[in-house]
Amino acid sequence: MSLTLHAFPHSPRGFKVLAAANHLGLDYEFRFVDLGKGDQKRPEFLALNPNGRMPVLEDDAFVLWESNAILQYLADKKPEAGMLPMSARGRADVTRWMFWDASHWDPICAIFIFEHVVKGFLKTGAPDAAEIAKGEQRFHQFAPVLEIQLKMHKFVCGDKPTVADFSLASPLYYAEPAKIPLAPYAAIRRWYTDMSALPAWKETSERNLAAPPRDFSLGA
Ligand SMILES: N[C@@H](CCC(=O)N[C@@H](CS)C(=O)NCC(=O)O)C(=O)O
Repeated sequence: MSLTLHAFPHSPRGFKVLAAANHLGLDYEFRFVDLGKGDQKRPEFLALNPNGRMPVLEDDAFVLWESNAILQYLADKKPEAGMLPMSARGRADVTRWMFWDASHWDPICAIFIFEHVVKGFLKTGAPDAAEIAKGEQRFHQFAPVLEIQLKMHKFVCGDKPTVADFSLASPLYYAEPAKIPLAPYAAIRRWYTDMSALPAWKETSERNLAAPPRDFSLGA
């Protein structure tokens, strides 16, 4: 078996697959996708993912893109870790939260990350107040759903972390610099503290801090 993960680890979508693979103790080769240098637009990368986006997984001849699909595939490599339950209802519950992530949580958090973090790297101007107002309205519409769940459970789908937690927690890696409005949500903040205390989360984050994305100017 030869597993390869192509990722820009400073992006939450890259971070989550690396952190989950590390949490599962999987052996993989890491290939840095330098978004700043446009690696994602090179023909060899587009042959893997015609969307021109990372992350991408390769497992021998099998190629998979979409970070949440990758998370589920990784979890199935180590079913005994319980990151994706075997029972139909258990799997559906985790999948439900990952669809909720892809439909609501990830795009809403991405507004704050883009406006407050990415634009700074790209040097493309000040945050757009209208975008942030839209983000805040949507965030306060959906965050209470996660807050209620995390008042009832230590992790999103019970008392142990699953790939849904890796998916949903990853944008909060940038909660502070992105000004994601978490103040009213004590349970989400408590859960994120628990997630970021996981050894694999800390290790993945420390690797990022050791190699910050110095040049983010797309096409440079
Ligand atoms: N839904 C996709 C989104 C992937 C995505 O948007 N990746 C971004 C970085 S966060 C990317 O590679 N952008 C490169 C570009 O737009 O040129 C996933 O979860 O994998």
